[in-house]
Amino acid sequence: MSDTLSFIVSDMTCGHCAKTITNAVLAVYPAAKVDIDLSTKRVAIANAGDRRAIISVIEAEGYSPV
Ligand SMILES: [Cu+2]
Repeated sequence: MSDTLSFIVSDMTCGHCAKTITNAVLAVYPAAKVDIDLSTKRVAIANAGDRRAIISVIEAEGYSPV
């Protein structure tokens, strides 16, 4: 469970988006480590679920991770 998964979320545009995504992931995976780089729109998540499940969590907030 320590693999880091990387996503590009091109519609994540500001700190509010980053916080929304972080909180959504932490709500489902409290032990996750979420690293966000707004300038590259990169979201790195460690210690959480599989890629597909995390994408679903982020999509549920209205964002489009790839
Ligand atoms: Cu925003």
